[in-house]
Amino acid sequence: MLDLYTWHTPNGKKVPILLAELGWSYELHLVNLAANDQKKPEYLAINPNGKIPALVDTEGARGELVVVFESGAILQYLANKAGRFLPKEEPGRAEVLSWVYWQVGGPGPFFGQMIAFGRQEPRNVAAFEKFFGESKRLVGVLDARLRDREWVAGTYSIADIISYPWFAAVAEFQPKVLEGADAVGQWMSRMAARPAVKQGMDFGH
Ligand SMILES: N[C@@H](CCC(=O)N[C@@H](CS)C(=O)NCC(=O)O)C(=O)O
Repeated sequence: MLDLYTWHTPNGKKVPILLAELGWSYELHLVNLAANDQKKPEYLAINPNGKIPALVDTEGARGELVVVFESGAILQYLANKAGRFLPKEEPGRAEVLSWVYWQVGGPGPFFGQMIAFGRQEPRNVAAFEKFFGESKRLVGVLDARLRDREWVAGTYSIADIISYPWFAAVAEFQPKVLEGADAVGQWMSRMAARPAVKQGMDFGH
């Protein structure tokens, strides 16, 4: 049994997309961020960092209980368990994981701050420009990468799944950042066309 703790945010949609791709059922536990559920003692016992998502697998490889938090770690764990969307062998595995960690350390926090500062009234211009500039640079990194390939690393993998919800959020809230990034735009259309991506982006409905 898989118990997924999540909410309707970009980080919260990554694991539902992978689970939809795998066709695996799971118990959905909504952690209401507006109600600060993520800071309640019962949730901190699962993720001491007090953020979504987190996963509890009651049937690890040897029947043990496995608790995982951080979206990258959860995608890696599930892809390993399934033997899909993450190569077992090098150098393909290192390539996929490089782009997984790139997302968690780059687009995740920087897009998030850019969107948050973009909503602030009155706007802190220096803060917004700092995060806008770094976000634009990160979009450029992925755009250059996708100019001669269909997927972020090798075949479709958790490197695509982890990035998509944040790029979709930017398209919705700060579309100027994506201007000129045509290869990213085409990759986003390929992602959006996948039934499991649609299902995962709209999880719980
Ligand atoms: N690096 C973490 C980031 C998780 C994260 O920032 N989650 C946000 C929602 S998108 C959250 O739980 N925010 C609530 C809070 O900060 O209290 C991951 O990739 O899982």
